[in-house]
Amino acid sequence: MPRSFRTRSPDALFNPTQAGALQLDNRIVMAPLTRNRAGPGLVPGQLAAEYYRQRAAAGLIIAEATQVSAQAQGYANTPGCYTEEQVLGWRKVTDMVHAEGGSIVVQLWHTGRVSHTSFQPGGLAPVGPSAIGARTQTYIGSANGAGGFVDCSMPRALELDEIPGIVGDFRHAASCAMDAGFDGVEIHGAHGYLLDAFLRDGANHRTDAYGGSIENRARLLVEVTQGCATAIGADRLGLRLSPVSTAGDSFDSNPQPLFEHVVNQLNPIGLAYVHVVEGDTGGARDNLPFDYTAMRARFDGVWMVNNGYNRTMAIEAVASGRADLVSFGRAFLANPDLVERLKYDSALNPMMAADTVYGGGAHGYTDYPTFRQAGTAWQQLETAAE
Ligand code: 8OZ
Repeated sequence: MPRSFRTRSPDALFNPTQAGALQLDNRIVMAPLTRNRAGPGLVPGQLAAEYYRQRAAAGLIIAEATQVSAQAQGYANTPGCYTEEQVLGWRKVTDMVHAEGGSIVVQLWHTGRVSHTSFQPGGLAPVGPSAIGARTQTYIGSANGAGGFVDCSMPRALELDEIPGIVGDFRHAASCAMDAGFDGVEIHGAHGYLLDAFLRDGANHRTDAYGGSIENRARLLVEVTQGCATAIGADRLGLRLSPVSTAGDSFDSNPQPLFEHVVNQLNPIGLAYVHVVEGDTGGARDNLPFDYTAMRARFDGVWMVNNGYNRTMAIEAVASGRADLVSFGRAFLANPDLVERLKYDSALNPMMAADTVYGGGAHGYTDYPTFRQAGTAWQQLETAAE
């Protein structure tokens, strides 16, 4: 039986642990959340620092998906981590989180075909494994009253000789992330973005060394992971996968052997963790059959699970040994003090209006009350009523 399948006490979710070189105060992780609030130059601002500072009690914060290059952008106002200004912006975020005693890594992505010509250098087509469009939409902002949600642009297939550049961009951004003071990096290998699109036969029709067989389709992801591990150390590197998510128009005809192969390849690298989205992100956990236990059995390291977990499910997942860490997205968005609320089984804030999630300012970003603040307000109301 693998080490990590050992059972634990019910309070293990709230106790300190380690993931590679990362020291975590508890096993509750803030999942990466796209918030579209980066400033000019795609630099995270002071408000982002405050937003992450408020959530620093998480065992680990995974900061929002962040571009590895200009070409990697697919949505309006998502930050980058490849220029000096971006590194300086992120430094303010990591300093704030560390001052609160928290740990923070950044999720690095290349959105691939889930993009639009308006983001691409020179207004050119976005890139993907093949010239097959993603039947989904992206948000291009609302400059001049135009824009909003639009269909993704038709991608062009990456040339074989461009692939080392993609690996190089991830390596460069991972090094920039360490310069910015992050404790590590999570590679976004999920949700139909570039690395996931290469994995899946719905999007990857290549006939070279990066297409066709499972081994070939996994090659780019494995090369990027190895490249980043060399740049920053495998024990500071995590990877997110979503075996059956349909996000980004993802489809594979046989995900079980594909993802078991991926984990077989990753296991010797010695990653800090693997982060698995179970089911359809933000939707059904059982949209398609998949044996996560068989996937995990191939990995000796720390296993993080995600998607629709509540307190009971998270306690069970960690206590049973089925998972080592549990990440929460929407619950952390709406509850800066989620760790404390889960610990004391307190009620959770609901999310504010949908138009505060992607883009905007402080409202719906840094103004969610903690339980203590809400409790104070509630007590004041009661006193007033007396
Ligand atoms: C929602 C909106 C935009 C991007 C993902 C980074 O699905 C995202 C994302 C989610 O991983």
